[in-house]
Amino acid sequence: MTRATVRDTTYEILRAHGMTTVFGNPGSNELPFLAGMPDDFRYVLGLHEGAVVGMADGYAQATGRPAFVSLHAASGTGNAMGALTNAHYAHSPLVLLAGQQVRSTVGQEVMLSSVDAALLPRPLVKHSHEPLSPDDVSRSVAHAIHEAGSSPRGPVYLSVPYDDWSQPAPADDALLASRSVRHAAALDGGQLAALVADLDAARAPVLVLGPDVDAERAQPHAVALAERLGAPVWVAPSPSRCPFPTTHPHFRGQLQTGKNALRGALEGHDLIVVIGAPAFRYHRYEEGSYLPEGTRVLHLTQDPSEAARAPFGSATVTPVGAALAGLAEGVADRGERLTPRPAPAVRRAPGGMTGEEILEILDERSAPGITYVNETTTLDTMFLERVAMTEPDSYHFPASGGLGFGLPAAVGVSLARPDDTVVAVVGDGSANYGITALWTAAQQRTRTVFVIANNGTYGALRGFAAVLDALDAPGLDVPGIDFVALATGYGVPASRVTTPDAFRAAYDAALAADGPVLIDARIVF
Ligand code: TZD
Ligand code: CA
Repeated sequence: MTRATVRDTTYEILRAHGMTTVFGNPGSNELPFLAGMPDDFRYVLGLHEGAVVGMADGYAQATGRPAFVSLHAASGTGNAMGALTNAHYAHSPLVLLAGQQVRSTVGQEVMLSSVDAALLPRPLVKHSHEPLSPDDVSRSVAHAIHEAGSSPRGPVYLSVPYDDWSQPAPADDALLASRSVRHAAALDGGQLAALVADLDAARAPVLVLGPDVDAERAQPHAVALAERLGAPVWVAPSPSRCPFPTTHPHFRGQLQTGKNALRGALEGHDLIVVIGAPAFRYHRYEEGSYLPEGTRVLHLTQDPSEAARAPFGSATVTPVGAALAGLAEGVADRGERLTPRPAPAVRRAPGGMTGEEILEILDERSAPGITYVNETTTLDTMFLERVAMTEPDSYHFPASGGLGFGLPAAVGVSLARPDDTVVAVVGDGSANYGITALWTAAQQRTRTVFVIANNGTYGALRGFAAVLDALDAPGLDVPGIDFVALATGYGVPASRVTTPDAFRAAYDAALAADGPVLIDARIVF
């Protein structure tokens, strides 16, 4: 019998973890690993590493499991790093495997050697390693997968010299594929009782929920807790996922990213309970105090760093799904139910179309089985408030604000959920950072509807420029981009619309299509 190679055991470990989809963009260093890929694996080719990581990010978030990425050496890693900022803040479990040059030649810096490879992706990965011997490669792969998947989850990085793959695997590597790592940390009885007592004693508590509530599939517990407390629910600023059904009468909307508006929204509450989010991830800087006078903050997060860096609040680091379940069961039912907030007004542009009108039409057609990806930086804070989302796990937004996530992540989510429809609403500026994902969508025939919310400008920057008195800054507009031609060039059928009626018709046709479709929706700024 021939002995298993390092490559054989690595594929076995990946298979054991259900990681049979490889997102990648290849180079010479990766070929020895990719050659003869087993039949039960599929390779999803992306044309740029930002798109590769964005797709894997969407896929990992939609499957809830670690996703595998193959990158080319230092240059492929460098191209991936913008997308890695989103994966990092989304707590997205990605295992990035970068090909290294032949082990004995890296010191002389031959072409495509990656110098100090393990340092390169820091601080965007929680674990980074280049094994010191081929005998340690398979173990390092298993180690990386368990690191990525353990709380706080996140991307990890491994650099492997390509001559290692053909080496014989140590016999004990056979133990690796069947390893498991479980985390059982939970609130003990006393901790839970103290939190329940705090909530019960509050006069007017308010819940602020973040993406990890959704990532933990804990929406039903969040609903039960809100109802029993009679508490309104806000979504934390710039959420990368939607933690609460937006049609629920207790849903109030998404907190703004500036201190003053945020504080105003929480006025009147003596206790703010933040769960599964940083407290808070502000964006637009404003002078002012963080909290309404006399208000206390309880913060539950599963990310120790989120707890440590917050400027206020009493934090408990614990898995938030189990904590929410315990709290929902523990608190007294006050018997109060809230009435829904009024529907927001829709701005119209006679003869043309506004972004709000696009969201209105998405809302009309919203249904279970549709997952949304939002990368429109002027409609971002409106999306959850205007588009009905009743199901968990149906919304994604770039977690770090790094653009280029939208188009690739939508393709990744589509690959994870082939029976669903993914609707990606992406700004004309944002689309260009991940445009090559259209090619992968066409090749894989994903059921993805790409809506380009096209106002011809970097709208969010114009908004910032107005606040910062910088409207004469260069580089704020992006005219002259033909998205119909770009999409068609990549193999995705596309049309251009300029009115709500035309958009509705194009959208209905796109929802009924069996492959990807792009709609270039011209909107006024
Ligand atoms: N580059 C990257 C990778 N990420 C970024 N966030 C930016 C640049 C800066 N940026 C923003 O933060 S918003 C924005 C840019 C360029 C404008 C995006 O324009 P858009 O959307 O057309 O996608 P709106 O709706 O017109 O704002
Ligand atoms: Ca724009």
